[in-house]
Amino acid sequence: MENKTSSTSITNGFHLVVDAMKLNGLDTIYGVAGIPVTDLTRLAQAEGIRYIGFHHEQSAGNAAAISGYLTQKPGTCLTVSAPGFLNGMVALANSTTNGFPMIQISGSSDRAIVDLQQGDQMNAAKPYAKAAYRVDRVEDISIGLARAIRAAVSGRPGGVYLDFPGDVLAATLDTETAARSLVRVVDAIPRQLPAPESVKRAIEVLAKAERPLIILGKGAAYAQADADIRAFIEKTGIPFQPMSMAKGLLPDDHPQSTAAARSYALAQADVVVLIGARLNWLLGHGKSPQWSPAAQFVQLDIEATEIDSNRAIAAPVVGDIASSVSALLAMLKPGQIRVPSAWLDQLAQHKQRNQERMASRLAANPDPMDFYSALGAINGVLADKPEIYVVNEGANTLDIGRNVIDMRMPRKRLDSGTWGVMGIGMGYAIGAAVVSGKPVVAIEGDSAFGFSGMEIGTICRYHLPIVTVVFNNGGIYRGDDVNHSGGTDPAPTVLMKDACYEKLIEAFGGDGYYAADPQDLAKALTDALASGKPALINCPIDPTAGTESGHISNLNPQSNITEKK
Ligand code: ADP
Ligand code: TPW
Ligand code: MG
Repeated sequence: MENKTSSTSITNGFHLVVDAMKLNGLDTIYGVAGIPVTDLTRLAQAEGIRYIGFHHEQSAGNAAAISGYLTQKPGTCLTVSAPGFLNGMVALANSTTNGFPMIQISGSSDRAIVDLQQGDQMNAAKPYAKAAYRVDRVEDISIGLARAIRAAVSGRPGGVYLDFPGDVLAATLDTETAARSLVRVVDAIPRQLPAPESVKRAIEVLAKAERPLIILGKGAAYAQADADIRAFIEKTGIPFQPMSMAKGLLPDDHPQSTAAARSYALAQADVVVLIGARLNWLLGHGKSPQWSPAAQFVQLDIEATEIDSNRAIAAPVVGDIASSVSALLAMLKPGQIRVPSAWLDQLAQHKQRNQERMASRLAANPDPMDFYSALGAINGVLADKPEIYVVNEGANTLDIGRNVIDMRMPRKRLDSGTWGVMGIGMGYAIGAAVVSGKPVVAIEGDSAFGFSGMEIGTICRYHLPIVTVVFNNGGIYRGDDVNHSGGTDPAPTVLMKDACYEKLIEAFGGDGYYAADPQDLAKALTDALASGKPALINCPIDPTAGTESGHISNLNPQSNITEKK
């Protein structure tokens, strides 16, 4: 606590932030330096907190968010006042939307001064955060951080905004007062046990099912209750469908997975158990035609207000997933749930038909490559490397990637998530590499990559083992649209199909590869992973291969006025 640059027993707000973070095990900061937090970044690094400096706050925030998802500890993002704060807000909002615990710590300027920055950052953050706090007295820094930690990780996790005005950071206090003000959070993620009667009700509903189905969402992956979730699925024999980021919670080649028969499984199921998954747009809001109107739902979630959000829930089980699944296991009597073989046979038939269709797409091998042949090559390389993280964003690159890339371990697939947001790519890749020390392969549409592409500089500066694969089809969805005005500007969805993305990383000392066919791609990826160095593989993809909006064309409103005025 002694201020090392002074012989008096005086310390200040900067030191208190660092001490409070260390006391609570927050060991990494993802940020961008500037007024009024520059000294905080230096001091944090000097005191043993790892500081990862980004080009843009949005990527720093995304790195913090995904590190929160992977570790259940809030990831910390640090931003400067005003524009830096606002740049971080998209990541904070995305974190809240996805249920990832993170804290955006932002410096703010003196609100009493009338100048261009005068703003109320705390209230601007509120609608996008799970909680927002401002610390107005230096001795409240640690209690403020404690509250932010609790808000981020307890109940449904989310993004928390914590405002430190510049004068509070610079304010001095004596070391004794400072030491007394330090707070270590006790039991930040208290278990929330489900009511026994809700567990009983859920089992009774399930016991009557003829066509039961379990949906695993990223809340289930987040909960780190992997062994019990697997035990419940295998003991009951109920087929399961993983949501995108829950892939790998049980391996994709598990015999009970219905991933290859998704539409059929959803539409036919008569009792559905949602484990950490919301009935939002990704699940057709629980409505027909994706689901049978007669189906009954069981829902395991920590957030009581999620129940009945879009469709009536027959058996809510409100509690943390680890406690709820273990309660289900404990109450389940042998033979109480039996899955009729007719249901399993129908699912198996649909799976086989779809798997054959997929195999023929993967075998087609067109020139130029399409999404399937490129993704098939990547899947082949990753098959015996289940520990590698896969980051994925884009439209076709994302939707087809989700179906082709098999996951075998929990929490290894990180993607656009609840918002289908572009721009998470490099931030998520950096966050995953930093918290795990493991390699990451980021599979990026060319448009998606552009949102955070400058962070390849960050990847090279910190020597992170990240291989970015850019699927260059020359545009958003496709690269072949034309400008109907007759002018020379490219069409709105068109990017540059001949852009040399691999040269970008070479500018920072990373390895660039160009891979025009599946063999080249497999070799480039194998070599890049073996080297452990930052790398970027530029993959030309047929500009005509994609579909507008990927797999959600149905949500894309279209102008039916085609005549030119
Ligand atoms: P997906 O997009 O994979 O369908 P969602 O993000 O929509 O998943 O849903 C995740 C759900 O999991 C949220 O409703 C959230 O409240 C819940 N959740 C997150 N962590 C836990 C936990 N530890 N215990 C119980 N529920 C959780
Ligand atoms: C923050 C809208 C959805 S998908 C996409 C955009 C711009 C890019 C698709 O092109 P890409 O993939 O990445 O090249 P591919 O394989 O189909 O060619 N701004 C934000 N988020 C979203 N979702 C958009 C815009 C969008
Ligand atoms: Mg594209």
